[in-house]
Amino acid sequence: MDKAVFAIITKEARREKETLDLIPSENIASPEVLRALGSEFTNKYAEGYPGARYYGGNEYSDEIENLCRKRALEVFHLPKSKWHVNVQPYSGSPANLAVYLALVPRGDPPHGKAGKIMGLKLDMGGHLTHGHSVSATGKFWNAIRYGVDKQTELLDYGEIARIARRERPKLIVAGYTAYPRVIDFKKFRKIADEVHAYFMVDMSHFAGLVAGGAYPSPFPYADVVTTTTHKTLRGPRGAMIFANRASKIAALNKVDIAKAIDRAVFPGLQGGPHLNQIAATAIALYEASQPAFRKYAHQVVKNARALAHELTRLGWRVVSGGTDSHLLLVDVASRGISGNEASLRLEGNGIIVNKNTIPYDPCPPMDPSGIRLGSPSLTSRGMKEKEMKKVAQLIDAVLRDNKNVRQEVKILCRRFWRDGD
Ligand code: DSN
Repeated sequence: MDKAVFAIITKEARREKETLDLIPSENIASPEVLRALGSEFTNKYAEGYPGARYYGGNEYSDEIENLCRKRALEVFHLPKSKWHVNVQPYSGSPANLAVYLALVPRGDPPHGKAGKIMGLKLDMGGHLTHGHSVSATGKFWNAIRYGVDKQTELLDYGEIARIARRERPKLIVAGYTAYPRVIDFKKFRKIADEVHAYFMVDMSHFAGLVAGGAYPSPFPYADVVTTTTHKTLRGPRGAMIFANRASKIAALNKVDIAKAIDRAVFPGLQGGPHLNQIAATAIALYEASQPAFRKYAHQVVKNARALAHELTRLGWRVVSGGTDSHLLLVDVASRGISGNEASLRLEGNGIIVNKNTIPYDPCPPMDPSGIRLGSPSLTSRGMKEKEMKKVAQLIDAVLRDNKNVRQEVKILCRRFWRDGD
């Protein structure tokens, strides 16, 4: 036995148990999901798709990938006749890259000029892969940015429409990493239709909330939906791409959207799919289709709201005044603490958050004005509004009074862990 590695894994398991994880993109996968990740499927190569592989011995690979695809459509109530799903992306970044590869001209011969991808600015809650300059998506394609309103800190659909009309992007992205509010997908659809752009939703952060009916579904409006599988969806690290077979924009461009996405994932971008990851995703999708998950998703939102409410009551400025989802942003700089210092001080007390820019942040990303908090992980542990109120008070005690709350955090953590551990 490799004692060195297992000793480190044991330490990580203890760290997770004894700290409060408030990072909104993290969660706690079930023992079944972890078991599938460590299964024999780790050993198998299966380049291609079910029924058309480049290697032998894939009868069960086909079975597991088909099951995963079926469950992915079912959990979001999507008819197979209208939606196609690819469950092979290794994670969210390659999934987004594959969509652009499939649908947006790259600017190399014979394509002519690079197409425009329009996404939310990184420092206002957008993601690197929505066209940021340091990401391949901002280098290979022409990135156009939109922001949020300075006063309300909410998406300004009038301004988004004006930018779209001026820039004529090929693809518009909605769905973010640090935007706490509901997104009006219908308004985005209208804007995209007006300029003949694809409308893509990256629902990585809130996919579990959509599955559980606690956040609006983007499917009635989007041409393409991407998602990671490990955030609110509570599966293994991985991703999926859903393509709308009835996309009018694809028809206008004479593109078979399902085929284009599949080709972009394999062989365009990736080699063999990670079948162990696909098996684990299939389990997570089963779990997400259960009534208990519906309750979980609604509790995630209630918990985030309870956290935002109590922090506000204690005098902290919550960006946009609250949340409709699993996450919130707290403007700690407004009380004289930098995001970096806040996150370090909290970590010293067993409260794990991430520093984050806030809209129109005058400070740099390495030491921004805010921290980002989320409820998915603590809700998976069984915490409810009462505990979230306590968590807000612990955060306040650390940040306002520099109090040591490590022991209180440990006691709270011990009360909430999954059965059998
Ligand atoms: N890094 C993820 C997040 O924390 O939001 C997004 O990829």
